[in-house]
Amino acid sequence: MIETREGYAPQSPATLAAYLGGIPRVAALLGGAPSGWNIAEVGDGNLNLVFIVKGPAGGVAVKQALPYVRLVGESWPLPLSRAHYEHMALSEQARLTGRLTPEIYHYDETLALIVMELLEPHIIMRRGMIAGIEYPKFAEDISTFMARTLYFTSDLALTADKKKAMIAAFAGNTALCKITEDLIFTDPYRVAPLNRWTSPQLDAYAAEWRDDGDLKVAVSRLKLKFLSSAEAMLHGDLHTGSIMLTPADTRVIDPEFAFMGPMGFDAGAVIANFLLNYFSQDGHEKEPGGRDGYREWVLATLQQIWVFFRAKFLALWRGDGMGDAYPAALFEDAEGQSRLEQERQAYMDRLWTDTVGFAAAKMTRRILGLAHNIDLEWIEDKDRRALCEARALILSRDMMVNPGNYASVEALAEAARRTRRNVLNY
Ligand code: SR1
Ligand code: MG
Repeated sequence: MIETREGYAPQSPATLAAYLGGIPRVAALLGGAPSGWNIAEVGDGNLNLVFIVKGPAGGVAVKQALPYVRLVGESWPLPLSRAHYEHMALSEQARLTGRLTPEIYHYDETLALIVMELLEPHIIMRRGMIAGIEYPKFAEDISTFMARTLYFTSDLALTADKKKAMIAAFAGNTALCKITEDLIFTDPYRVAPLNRWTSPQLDAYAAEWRDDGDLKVAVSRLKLKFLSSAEAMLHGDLHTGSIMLTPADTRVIDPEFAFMGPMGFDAGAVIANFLLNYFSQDGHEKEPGGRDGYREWVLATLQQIWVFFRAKFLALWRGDGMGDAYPAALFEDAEGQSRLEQERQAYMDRLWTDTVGFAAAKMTRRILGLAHNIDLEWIEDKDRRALCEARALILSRDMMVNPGNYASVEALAEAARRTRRNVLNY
């Protein structure tokens, strides 16, 4: 059933002008009269309405939840409450990371609508990477974002009462979690009506994935972790479509899938999208080898993201460690300090293994499931696209089933190079 809520109506440019005109802070930011504002609906995501509003003095972006999945239509209802969780996560991320999120100007719970900073001249990172643009600050920024949001909402930093309060606060975002549980961890491995892939080129892969017992066990272990490990507040959908940036400024947007879950899910999302972009470059280069340099930038940045994240997370833990996990009283003397440091390293190693698994699941779902990436979708030549996708699928299968083959991020980057070199047909 499509949710109805008193006072809720999807906005149009005309209704939005009148509405924003009644919010003094926003009206002042835009300047002039509402009748003179330029408003366009520009949403190209899977779920929501997004408006860009410009007035003589400035601009704002407005995001409004629809009571259904935009990509599919009214046949797939989705609760408006996701705007509540998005607003809560954005506020927490802003508190923890400052300028790495857009500024929020206004939130309306009834309309499920957020008015925020218009990010200009930022573009969606996925589009920039398809165009071959390098982002020299990105690894620094995203590793800070992940380290601070994940560390400070975990049991390493929070007392148990505060951590449980956060779990309670996000526990109702079940419909968005269910999308992930179905679309990432289940549907690509079974016959599901909304699955799609490059056909007929990848028909045999889709059939094989549905018939692969090892893969089904591996992805189900990951699903169990996603369902049961409330380690930290996740962004929940940290792909390159959830990042707007310029080479000098990075902002993380769209945390409507936020909930308390396993940290490797966020880290894995970033890694997966870098690997998918890496494999997609063969479909975007104008002449063979034309994107060799960019491909290496993608892998070098992927490695930096993990190396920087690990170092920053560990530094926060060493300098803080105020949470109820690993009580200081148990590790006071030199021997205790040394054991605790060994444990920190082991913790990060386990987190890397989770990250590899979640990255693999996120790669597979973008090729065999419902929601695909334009990195691959925009490759018009279907044979060429299928080759890029087959490489990503082959690597992702091994990452999921044999995570021990990827003990370091360098090993993962080298495996991506090797897969591209060795897989010459889909
Ligand atoms: C039906 S929603 C499909 C996907 O879009 C979002 O960006 C999430 O990744 C979700 O899985
Ligand atoms: Mg989104």
